[in-house]
Amino acid sequence: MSNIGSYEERLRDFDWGIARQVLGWQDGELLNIGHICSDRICARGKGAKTALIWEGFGDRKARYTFDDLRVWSNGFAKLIRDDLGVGVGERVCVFMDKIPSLYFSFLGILKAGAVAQPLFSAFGDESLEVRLKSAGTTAILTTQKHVKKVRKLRERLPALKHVVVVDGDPTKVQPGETYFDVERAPRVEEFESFRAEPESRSVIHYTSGTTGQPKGAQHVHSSIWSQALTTSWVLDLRDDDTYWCTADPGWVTGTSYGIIGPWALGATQAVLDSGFVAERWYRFIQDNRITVWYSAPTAIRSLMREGEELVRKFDLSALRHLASVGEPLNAEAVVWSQKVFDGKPFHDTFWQTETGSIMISNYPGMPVKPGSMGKPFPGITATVLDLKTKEPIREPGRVGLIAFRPGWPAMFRIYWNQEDVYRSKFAGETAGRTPTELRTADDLWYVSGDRASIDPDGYYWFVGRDDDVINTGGHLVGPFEIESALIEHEAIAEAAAIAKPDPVNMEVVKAIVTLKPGFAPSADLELSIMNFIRKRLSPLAMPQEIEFKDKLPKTRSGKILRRYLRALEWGEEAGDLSTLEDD
Ligand code: 6R9
Repeated sequence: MSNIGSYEERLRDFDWGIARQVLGWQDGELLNIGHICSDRICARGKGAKTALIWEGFGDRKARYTFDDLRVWSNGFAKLIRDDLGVGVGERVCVFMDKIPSLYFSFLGILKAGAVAQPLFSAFGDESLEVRLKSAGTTAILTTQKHVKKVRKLRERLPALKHVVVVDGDPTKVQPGETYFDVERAPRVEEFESFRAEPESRSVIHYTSGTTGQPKGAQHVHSSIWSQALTTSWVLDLRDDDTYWCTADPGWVTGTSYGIIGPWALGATQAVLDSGFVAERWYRFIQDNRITVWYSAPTAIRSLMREGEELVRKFDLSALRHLASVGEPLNAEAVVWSQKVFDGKPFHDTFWQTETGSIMISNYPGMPVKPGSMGKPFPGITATVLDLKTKEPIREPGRVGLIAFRPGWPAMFRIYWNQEDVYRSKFAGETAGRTPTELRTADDLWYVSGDRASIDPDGYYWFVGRDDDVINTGGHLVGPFEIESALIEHEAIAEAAAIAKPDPVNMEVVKAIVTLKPGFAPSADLELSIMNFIRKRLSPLAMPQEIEFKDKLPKTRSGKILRRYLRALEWGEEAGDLSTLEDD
């Protein structure tokens, strides 16, 4: 029997209070995510249980109990609050590979009452700078490997008071930086965690949109109700599971389901900090006897490419539940997983940085329709809205905008310093309402920015994004960020970044540029541009191709028509240029 039992029955009289039952919550307990994921599990008698099984490049391995998690996160919490004097609500960035200290410090930041800002360690200078600037980040925790990028930016980031290096040789740390290796520092047995209110800020995740720089989606401590309940009902995690979430905590999946949900439930998590190598992945599942696996379509398609023979070399019989998120999970991948993993399909789940937790999903026990994202989570009111009128579509099969009635616990509370953009995400009468009123309104819709249709059985079918954001391998890339980096190159006059089709990543980035007078297209110039932007962007955002054009199509107001360029690239009906909307 799965944790959710009957999906249909769970829909009846649903109340988020059931999350408390799932956690065994008592009134008056401390609602601090850092505390709940470590101290609380120990207090419930599971201090000696393995919390983290860790493997890195080569054969580096480590194991930590919940008591270790408690003590090492205390160490970071003390550093942040007592030694550095970081105040409640200040942003502390975690900028490291998936090493154990990333997990300890994330929880430590929350225990200290600060806001955790995890960023991909692969980010180049510019990607990093934009996000630290936007958040007004006070402190950054990083490693010897990545601190160089921070050093280059420090002068330009007046709010950044502390740079902490958490590993390596203490003599390599420069003046003005702090060295703190938690496992070598004195143990901090007791730390009184910040007494968070349900609405106290917890985590800020940056996500890319079509226009402007990335936006910081702000989350709060009470998000844990959604995260824990969905971890139980969708991922079906139980006490004796060994769970592997392949996501990096720089991505919301890596925090909501790679830290918070599973550890709130006291489950054992495995982390593999190495790049994608199919054989290594299978061996990791086999050797650690992984039972529940949460991954993403690009990884699944990459495994498919390596063929069935490779899978058969490993004993993956411990696996019992598989789920996926981040991009469309094609029917073929579901059917393939069913075949090679002994009848177990990947269960597609749909959600966003903004939603904080799974919104639409395939549940254990509910028939999977390969290619469909499944049905709304109990307690989530979902619909698709007419593209023009923004009214809910009643008839099945018609494509509209996926939208949710606001108010579930893990919903983001604001885009940091961008209230207008936050407001623009709601359909309905928004004028004169505060951000909190918007979030709790029962007559508004939060509009996701994705298109889908709903079939007569209530299953959602993803169609595509409603904007120009590129989803490459599950990673959202905003065209604006790439274009901004491109136009800083001396030869480039104008630039457009669009998606181009790709068999594994679904989409990859393509740049289309015009040149300034005096410059001519050449292979050398293309290489020079690539090298120029490589240092500024994350490898994931790097264009795979640069096309030179004499001019770019524009709207009457002068905006570059990415949608038109994309249609050309995909061989789709581009429409008559003169009638394209001037938006
Ligand atoms: C958790 C996460 C959100 C966007 C979302 C949509 C795409 C996510 C999907 C999916 C098709 C799925 N997306 N899950 N598309 N099928 N099951 O991915 O957060 O990085 O904010 O991305 O990803 O376009 O709007 P985030």
